[in-house]
Amino acid sequence: MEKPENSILKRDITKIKADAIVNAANSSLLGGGGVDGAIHRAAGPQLLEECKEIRNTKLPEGLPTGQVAITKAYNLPAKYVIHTVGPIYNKDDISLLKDCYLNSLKLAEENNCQSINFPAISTGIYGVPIDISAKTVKEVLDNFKSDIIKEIGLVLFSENDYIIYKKYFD
Ligand code: AR6
Repeated sequence: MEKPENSILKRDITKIKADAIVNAANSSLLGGGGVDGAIHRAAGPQLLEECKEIRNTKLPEGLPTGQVAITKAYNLPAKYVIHTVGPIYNKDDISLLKDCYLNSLKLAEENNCQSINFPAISTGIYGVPIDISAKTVKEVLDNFKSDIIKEIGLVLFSENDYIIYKKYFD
């Protein structure tokens, strides 16, 4: 088991070529705003079709907070999209944010992904402060080793979020 290489990136996650990118979805899995909207737009309508199929078969009640589901990535440069639902700040248990990252990593391993890229889950519409996100993600990755995953990218969209992540990780 080895520690994967972590990188902090300031990018649009829909442009990243990797085995897996993670989507900060909601429990409906049927799309939304923020990074979820961007991923669905860039992947094309087949992504929504596959998500609907998952709802109709495996997840009739939707995807619970902290849990994960995998789809193909269609028109995106990535191979898979791992969908997860982050906690809403001041409503849900914030420790569920760790579950999002850990369960995504586990599912990536099960699908033989060597590289995975995460957005800052829950730090947009769901309101988690970026420094709490950075601290939580660092704790998860500091303790994570894998035989399969070699590269983990943490993808920030704003300059400010990028600077704060850099501060925690350097
Ligand atoms: N690439 C990378 N990061 C991005 C991108 C992008 N293209 N676009 C936004 N971000 P959010 P949440 C960043 O709101 O807080 C949706 O409607 C953004 O700056 O997308 O988990 C879902 O359907 C922020 O730092 O997700 C849910 O209903 C981070 O992605 C709800 O929002 C997450 O912001 C989920 O809220």
